[in-house]
Amino acid sequence: MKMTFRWFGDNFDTITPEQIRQIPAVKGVITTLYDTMPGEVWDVAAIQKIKSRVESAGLEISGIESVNIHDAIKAATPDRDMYIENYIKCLERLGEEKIELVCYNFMPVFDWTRSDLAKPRPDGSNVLSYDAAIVENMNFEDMLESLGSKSEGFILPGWEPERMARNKELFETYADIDEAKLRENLGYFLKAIMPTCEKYNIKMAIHPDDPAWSVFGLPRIVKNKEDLHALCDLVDSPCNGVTLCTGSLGSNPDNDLPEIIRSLKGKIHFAHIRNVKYLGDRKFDEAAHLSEDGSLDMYEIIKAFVDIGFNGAVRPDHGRMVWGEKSMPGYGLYDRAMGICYLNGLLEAIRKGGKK
Ligand code: CS2
Ligand code: MN
Repeated sequence: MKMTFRWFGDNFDTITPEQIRQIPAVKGVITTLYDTMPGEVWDVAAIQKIKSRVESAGLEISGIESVNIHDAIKAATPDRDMYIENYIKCLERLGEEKIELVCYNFMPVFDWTRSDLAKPRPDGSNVLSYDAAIVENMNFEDMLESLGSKSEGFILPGWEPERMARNKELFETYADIDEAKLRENLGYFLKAIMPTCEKYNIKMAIHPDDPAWSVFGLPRIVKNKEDLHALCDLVDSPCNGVTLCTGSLGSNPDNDLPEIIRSLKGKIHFAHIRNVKYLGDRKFDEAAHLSEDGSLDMYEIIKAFVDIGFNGAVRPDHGRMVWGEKSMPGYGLYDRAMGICYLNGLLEAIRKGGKK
């Protein structure tokens, strides 16, 4: 396993690559061009610039998260082929720079969502939290307002204000798209990009839907074991695979994570490891990474990764906000660095224990 850390770039992150380099075991960052819109062809000079910035701190770019997918591709509107062409151009440009991992998602309209971005905990930290009962009483505008008011001025990934301003139109675009149609559109996209991915050895790693159920009536197709296997079956290529995000899949207690991990041997290109605490029906808080702080057994999860010989990039995922830090919700330095130290400890123990 290669330990990495998500970094949004100098203009968007409160954390520097120099700080990231001091976290034990971290050799690379997972980054993106955060000021690009889905559908844009990334500028070669901008890719080279961020690459040399990361390398100047003694790190590598271990992958991109995300090259976001235009809604035209997800909803199969008449202009989708043009946007697929643009996506392929991006992949070629990343491939030329030897960047060989791309995380993406196929959630309609918006990326992950929460009912509270800063829920206070008794220890004085705060966490991201979700309660379906709250969300079901909100309309999409309420959600936008609630996220905006607690995001500390940061733009959340996949919630670009320019797109959100057109949310009514976007929802209409998906009016006739059910899960089967969305999956068909994903297959069309993957078939079109795979030759380029294979040429450059770019591993496409789809991120699960978060939370792992439909929100605001939109279809969701990456929420459980069956969905993940259906995705793998869409295109049989070594470049078509999964980001195994334990927190996203783990939002649904029916998802048996160690079992899902074992079933996907060879198909996991990237892993996000974090914990969640179940509080009731479709209600959870994000927790510290430590098993006893949440509901997931992190030992069993890491053990499953070790057992299948997973040697790809892994990163901690959303952390709590601790020690008064102000940063993009979920993406502070301190709790994610603590998370890494814990994951490092589990890994060492499992590897050495396994040899005895
Ligand atoms: C999120 C997502 O849970 C996560 O990892 O931060 O924004 C994720 O990066 C995207 O869904 C991947 O495209
Ligand atoms: Mn994730």
